[in-house]
Amino acid sequence: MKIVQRLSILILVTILNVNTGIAQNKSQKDKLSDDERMAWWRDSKFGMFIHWGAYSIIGGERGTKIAGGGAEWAMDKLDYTIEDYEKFPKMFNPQLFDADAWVTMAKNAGMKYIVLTSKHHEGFALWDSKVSKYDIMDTAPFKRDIVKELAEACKKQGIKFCLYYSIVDWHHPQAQGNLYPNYNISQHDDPSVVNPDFPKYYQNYMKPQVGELLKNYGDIGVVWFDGDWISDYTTEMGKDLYKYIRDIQPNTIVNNRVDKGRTGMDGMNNKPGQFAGDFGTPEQEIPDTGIDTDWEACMTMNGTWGYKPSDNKWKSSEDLIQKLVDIVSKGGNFLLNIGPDGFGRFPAESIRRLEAMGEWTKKNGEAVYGASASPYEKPSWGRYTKKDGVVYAHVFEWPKDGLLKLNKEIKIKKATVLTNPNTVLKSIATSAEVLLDIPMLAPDATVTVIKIELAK
Ligand code: JFZ
Repeated sequence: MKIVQRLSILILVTILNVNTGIAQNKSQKDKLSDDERMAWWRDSKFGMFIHWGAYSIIGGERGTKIAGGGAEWAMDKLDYTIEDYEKFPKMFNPQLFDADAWVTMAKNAGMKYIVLTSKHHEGFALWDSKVSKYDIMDTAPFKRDIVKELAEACKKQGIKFCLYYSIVDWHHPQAQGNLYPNYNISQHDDPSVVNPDFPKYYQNYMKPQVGELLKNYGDIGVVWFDGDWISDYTTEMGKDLYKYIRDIQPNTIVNNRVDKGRTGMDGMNNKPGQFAGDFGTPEQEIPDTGIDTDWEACMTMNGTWGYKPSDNKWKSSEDLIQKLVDIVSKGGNFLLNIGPDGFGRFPAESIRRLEAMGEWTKKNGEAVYGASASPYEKPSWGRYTKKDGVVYAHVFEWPKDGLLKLNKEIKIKKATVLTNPNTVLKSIATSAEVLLDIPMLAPDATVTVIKIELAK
């Protein structure tokens, strides 16, 4: 049915094109089905989250105090008053920021899209906002539009540009600003802690800011909202915002946190139409099994989103590569975070991990990009991903006896190590099991991919 739908859209689009030419382009775009609109994102599998703002100067430290958890929460966790905190945007001058270099690092890692925090909870906008003076042009000495530079670098290098925007705003007096400095997360869902002016912030500040981002920086792949949990934010606002975005850029994808109470795994099993938003956002976790909806797991390489030099609990490159495979085997996307410092540099530990992931994805990308969830039970040695007529076995733990036990349903036409297509692997199928005769030593110690073409 889906294929028939897609085909008919294609034919329709072609007819419109022939009849009326380029003038039809915009309305054609309007007519994209949800599947068409989501296609690039579903195929991409791997993206870069960038948490960057005035908090990147602070690094989670104030005097002898170190903030627990994410350092992008420095304003709240290190008890700044609004006035105290304003000195950081005023000194935000990341002279080493190089949009092209950032995008190149993402691309070389095998990432297909970038999500930048255009404004985090601190309220400071990284673009030239006319709605606010608390932005990179009016408050910071840097006076370069970071969103613009990254948007252009992404366009030039052929990678999708996406934006995070925080609903929570600790600086704006009509949002959470009036609660400072005595604000803390436990008040987030306390219905008695609301700002009666929040609807004004929503209408006159937040929505116009989102509008700027969608109107002035070309195609925005995804708008990634965050902070829906505050009691001030309502389902009506979420639905209104979703519609507003689709009206400006009909093909932009929006995460589930645009709606109320959809943060994390919540709403993951809802069907389209039941809530606003196009995909689920499990955070720092990977669901146990595949889920029949679009989802993206976001994760940090250490334990913080914003730059925090005191956090050296880095996940290994091997772990990160296996997490990518695990996520793809369950039908999701992997949004992996970088927290650049206040000068505009990626931490060296992050760069090394990006490079290792790039080495692996360069060789094994075929088994990841455009692949779908495994139709089989999770094997003890690793994961499966799938494409039309092909199954990829991703081996995390190489069998010591040189025999790989495959799922019984697999009927092999031809099997090879993905990076060594000329050596066909022998298979032994009995009624009880399917075994593959593989090399005694793992060709790739991290994850070796075996490509299995299926017999009809
Ligand atoms: C939010 C932010 O507060 C955080 O700073 C970071 O930007 C992250 C990506 O998103 O934090 C959350 C959001 C959701 C959950 C936990 C923290 N959750 O669903 O449990």
